Amino acid sequence: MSHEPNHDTETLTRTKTSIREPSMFKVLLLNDDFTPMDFVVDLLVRFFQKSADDATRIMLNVHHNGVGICGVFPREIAETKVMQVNQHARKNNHPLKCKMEKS
Ligand code: TYC
Repeated sequence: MSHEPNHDTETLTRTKTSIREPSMFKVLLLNDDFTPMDFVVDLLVRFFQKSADDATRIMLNVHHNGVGICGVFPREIAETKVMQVNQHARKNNHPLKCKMEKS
């Protein structure tokens, strides 16, 4: 039996694969002093499928607390929402900002 390093190849079989749920991301809306309230409500209805009542509640929560959650999504969906919202705000010349963070 040799004590030289063994350079033969071998196949390792992993019987247990660890599987995790995809990470989820909060999509956050930030307050500012200029974006009209009805624009924010419309945006929440349009991009987050909120009812008018829920949209109003979220908008007022952001207005009073500086930041609020629009929803929690897998990474790619959260990225798309953030892009759509920021693009929509920019196109309409409002300073409204949307961002995401790991939840
Ligand atoms: N603070 C804004 C106003 O008084 C309304 C507003 C709410 C703006 C939520 C941005 O994410 C926002 N017109």
